[in-house]
Amino acid sequence: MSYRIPESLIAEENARRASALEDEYAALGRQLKRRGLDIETITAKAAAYAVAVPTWGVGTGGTRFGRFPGAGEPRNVFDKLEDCATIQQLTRVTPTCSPHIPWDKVGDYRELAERAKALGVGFDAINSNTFQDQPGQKLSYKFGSLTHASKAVRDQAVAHNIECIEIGEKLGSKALTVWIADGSNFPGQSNLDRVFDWYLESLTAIYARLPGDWRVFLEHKLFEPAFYSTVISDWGTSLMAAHALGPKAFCLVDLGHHAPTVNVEQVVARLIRAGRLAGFHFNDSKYGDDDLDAGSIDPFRLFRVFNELVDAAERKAPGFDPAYMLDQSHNVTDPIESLMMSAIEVQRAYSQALAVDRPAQKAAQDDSDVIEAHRLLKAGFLTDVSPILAEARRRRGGAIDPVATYRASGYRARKAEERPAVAGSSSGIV
Ligand code: LRH
Ligand code: MN
Repeated sequence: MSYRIPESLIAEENARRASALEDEYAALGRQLKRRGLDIETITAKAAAYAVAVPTWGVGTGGTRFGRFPGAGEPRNVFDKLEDCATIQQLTRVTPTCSPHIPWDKVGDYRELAERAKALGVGFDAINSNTFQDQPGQKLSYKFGSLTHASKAVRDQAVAHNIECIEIGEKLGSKALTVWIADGSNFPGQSNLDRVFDWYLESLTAIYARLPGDWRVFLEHKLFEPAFYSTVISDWGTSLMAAHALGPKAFCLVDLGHHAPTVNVEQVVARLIRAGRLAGFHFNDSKYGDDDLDAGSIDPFRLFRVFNELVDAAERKAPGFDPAYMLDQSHNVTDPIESLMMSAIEVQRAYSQALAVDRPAQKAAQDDSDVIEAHRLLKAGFLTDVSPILAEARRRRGGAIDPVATYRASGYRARKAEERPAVAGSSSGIV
């Protein structure tokens, strides 16, 4: 029987921290009350919040320069599900995971769905992969996939995406995420207009196979692995495609897929306005698509994104139903610790955005009172909502301090015993 963290250990660890939490929670409650905000309202919303874990994130990632796997690496999707379930057990904010095909391919998807159910984890959007060639694959994606000049290659890529939909249906997913690496490294290598025709032709064939209640998430990215042009390089191109495809096509925002100077929260505001915001791949970055832990480099940017999301929810923006997922690569940390921290940082940004006195801020904006409008926004960001997040976890049976409880459990060492290192095993990215 593979090791699971006993609930009794979580209870023990929580018992040691309960009175401090009670004190801090009460103090924050009084502070928020003085600001006209009700802590219980924020805690209830924080507790109901959920972000999906990427299955490819629970194994050590890597870069083109190297990969340094840790102990107890997941060997297959069943190990990955266990680790996703452990993140949910301790944080109570990650009830689903986002699978990636073929990295999570198995012979029996019903067995996988049952195992996930037994572990208390569901499946969010399923991700296709036509940015790598698989062993035995007939046609290569070296020069593109859904926008390759050869119709045969495009058809092969379309067939893969349709297979992902069929797998997702067995797992309970309700959306397909399509990110393609297609692009060029030399001016003149491809016709920048024709490749978009082929993209629409391919996506139209995939779109036609979406079940009635499914959505397709189009993921844009400025560059990498293509370094001159990328077919779906920005939100505008993605939105053009979504409009051309139909009402089930939406635009997914991976925070790391923009030039460092781009105002990502404004991109989010525009996609909300268009009613086409698919949701997010949360991570953080300083230079390129660094896939660092969410909130680790620029937590204020993450907060500004959630400020747009809370505003949209409060004004009941039409068609506003974003999916929230993490998409990170963990090269120097225990992926489980990174994913727990990141899920909590996303929940933190949401809770801080809920601590903004919006009516007062609107009044200041209407008066062009710049400092007051900015000060009221910052007041949300500067609110230490840690007691709210811990209380939300405690109320849902999670750990007041997930990382400390995880370390106290010795989970990683147990998995190192259970999961002998398999040469060449990879969580997916490298
Ligand atoms: C591309 C991307 C995409 C995934 C991959 C693992 O950079 O963000 O979402 O398929 O990372
Ligand atoms: Mn992504």
